[in-house]
Amino acid sequence: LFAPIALAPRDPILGITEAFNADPNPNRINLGVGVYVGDDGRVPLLECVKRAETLLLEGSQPLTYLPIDGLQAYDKAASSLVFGADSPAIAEGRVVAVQTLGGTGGLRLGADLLRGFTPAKRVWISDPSWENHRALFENAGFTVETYPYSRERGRELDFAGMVGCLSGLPAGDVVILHACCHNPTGLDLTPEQWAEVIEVVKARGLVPFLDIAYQGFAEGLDPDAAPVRAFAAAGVSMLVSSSFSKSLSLYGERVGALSVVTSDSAEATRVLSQLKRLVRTNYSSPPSHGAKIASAVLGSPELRALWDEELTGMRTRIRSMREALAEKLTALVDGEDFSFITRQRGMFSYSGLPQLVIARLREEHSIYALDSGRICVAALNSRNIDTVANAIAGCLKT
Ligand code: PLP
Ligand code: TYF
Repeated sequence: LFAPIALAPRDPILGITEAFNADPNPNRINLGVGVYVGDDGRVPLLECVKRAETLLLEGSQPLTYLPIDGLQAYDKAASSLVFGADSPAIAEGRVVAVQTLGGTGGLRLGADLLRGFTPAKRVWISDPSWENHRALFENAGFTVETYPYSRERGRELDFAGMVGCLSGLPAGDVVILHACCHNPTGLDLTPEQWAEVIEVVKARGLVPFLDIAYQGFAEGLDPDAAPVRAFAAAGVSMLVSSSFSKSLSLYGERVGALSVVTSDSAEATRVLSQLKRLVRTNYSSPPSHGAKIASAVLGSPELRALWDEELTGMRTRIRSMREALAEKLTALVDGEDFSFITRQRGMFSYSGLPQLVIARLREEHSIYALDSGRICVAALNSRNIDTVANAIAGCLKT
């Protein structure tokens, strides 16, 4: 039965983690996977999450099934976090929100909705984009194409290329847009550039699907969601996949959401009914623990304020690592401008380092980055940053 099955390619990002785990060097450094690590080298358990968990434990609630579309308080909190508490689209009953298995689950549920219930057949992702975007949409039955996104070896945004491409697309094509902290480049659009993209998307009749997996890691929870809110204000039907994996450091709990902005509340009811059917026939209902934590944090003014503070701490630490890395590399390498590192936002820097350098970092220094040159700045800390900067400079010189 299974004999004809060929071996699937490994996930390029998780493959790096496997190679890292197999490296016996005690000083190995993993700059591959996009996970925020504190200065102590550990994935943080946020204090707001710890307190929410304590409250849940004290409540001794039974572990029953959640509704098909998830915990209602969670769905409400997740969509108002992206659209804003005073969102007119939410007030008008035009937004449908469904709890999903992480941001990935939100993307897949949205893909299945579009492919199963709309004429959409083609999806456009940025070049480059998160590796899983292509595979996910292809597996959902879409043809996947790319629009230009970066130039200068990934160090600068190619906005003209991007808008030029989008301006030529036919109505009904789906465009995947990273709302903030673009993965893998760390290059984001300015508010003026977003306004231009929204105009093009609207004029061409494209279907915007926004992916917001790093809300809070660029400027803050509200400013990072501004592109989503600007799309909603423009009155276009759209999809948004959001995630608490990074922002609440809840990776393994799989807490995400799909929000769909529809034309009116009757349409919203029909869309929700089909989303529930997709969930029902796939995994029946989502897991409860992470959603209870997230809704407890978002539902309590004190925990919410604490979260904001902790998120600010993560964001500030990443920014200081960016500044330190740029400064150290500038001091160590003659004639190269590393200021792009401080202009990029979020967890990643598309370093522009040649593949040969990436390979040497791995083989000679046990420093693991992606072959594309993407490094996770959020994995740098005060103890490993000198090692990383010296290793990069050494590999660039010889
Ligand atoms: N979208 C992007 C751009 C990401 O980088 C990630 C990262 O994990 C996701 C979606 C998926 O997030 P999650 O782990 O919540 O599924
Ligand atoms: O890009 C990253 O590193 C994160 C984490 O299949 C991730 O988004 C990587 C690969 C993957 C799932 C999550």
